[in-house]
Amino acid sequence: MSQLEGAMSTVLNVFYKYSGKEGDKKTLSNGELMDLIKNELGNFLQIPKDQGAVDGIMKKLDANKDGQVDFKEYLVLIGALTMLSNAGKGQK
Ligand SMILES: [Ca+2]
Repeated sequence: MSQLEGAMSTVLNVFYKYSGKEGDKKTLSNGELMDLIKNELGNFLQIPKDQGAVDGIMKKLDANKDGQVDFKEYLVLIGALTMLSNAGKGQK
């Protein structure tokens, strides 16, 4: 597997590692999203300090407003953070 393919596989596996913890195994609940951000995105995203901050992130990501973050909605977060990381390197 190439480096990029390996990264894509990791993006996928990390999602299911957290989505499978409670409730619907194919979506992230509020708590699962919080755990994922805390454990996997601590260097890229400020860790939400309280429930209100998590709710805010959840609201922004939950495009179809079902109270869960599905894989597509999670990819938007990963895409946005990757773009921010690129901007940080002074490239376009
Ligand atoms: Ca959703």
